[in-house]
Amino acid sequence: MTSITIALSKGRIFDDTAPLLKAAGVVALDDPETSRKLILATNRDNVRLIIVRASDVPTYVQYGAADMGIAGKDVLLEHGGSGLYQPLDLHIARCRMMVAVRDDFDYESAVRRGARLRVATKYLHTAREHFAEKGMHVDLIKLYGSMELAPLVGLADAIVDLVSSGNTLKANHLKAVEEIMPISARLIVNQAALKLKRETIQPMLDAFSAAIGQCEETTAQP
Ligand code: PRT
Ligand code: MG
Repeated sequence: MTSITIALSKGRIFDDTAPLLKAAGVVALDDPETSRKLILATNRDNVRLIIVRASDVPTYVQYGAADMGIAGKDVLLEHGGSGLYQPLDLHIARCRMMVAVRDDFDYESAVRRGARLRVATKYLHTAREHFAEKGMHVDLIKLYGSMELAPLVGLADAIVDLVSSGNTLKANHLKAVEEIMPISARLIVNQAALKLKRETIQPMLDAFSAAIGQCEETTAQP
């Protein structure tokens, strides 16, 4: 039986993935939130988990250091997806990619006037495509986090960021003005590994896709 390595990030991806892994018969022997280990053994001798930054998951899988991984669509769009097979939308870690501005900023009128906006974001590729499609000229400013601060201190007119409950925007006197796309986490598989380790990987893909179906049926019930 061939061995496989699955790349995951801590936090919401791990939390939402644990039930899917369990459905595929895989349970981590340590909790990544409390353990400092970066390589976690599982109940299965031939499956191990590696814990990496969310934005590094596609890189580990692309180069084959991990055979499979779970990454947000936001992260995959920035990475570009080369060398990756993306067989499943897991419907977990869901949120929306949005444009947001200060409460007192009239975005629609700025767009109508053709104003050149400064936009701060971690998602340069997605933001560039979005504004190009709208025919808007923007100056993009790359940030690595806490984008919500940028419009409050005059760094940018707008941000492109992920929104789930909307509480972070509200707490910072910002409002969402445009949805770019819905986001969820995807299963990714190294293309070569899929061919060479199909006997181990395919049953996991099948178990994952069956588990997604079950979760949706459960949530669909009144
Ligand atoms: O934290 P780190 O810098 O290591 O990386 P990361 O922030 O990319 O990782 P993590 O674990 O925070 O997010 C992993 C993945 O979860 C992302 O790539 C998304 O696909 C997905 N996801 C789902 C989210 C959110 N929902 C989300 N709300 N990622 C981030 N957020 C942030 C958002 O950026 C904003 O700052 O939460 C804040 C808004 O939340 P609300 O509920 O206040 O609207
Ligand atoms: Mg984070």
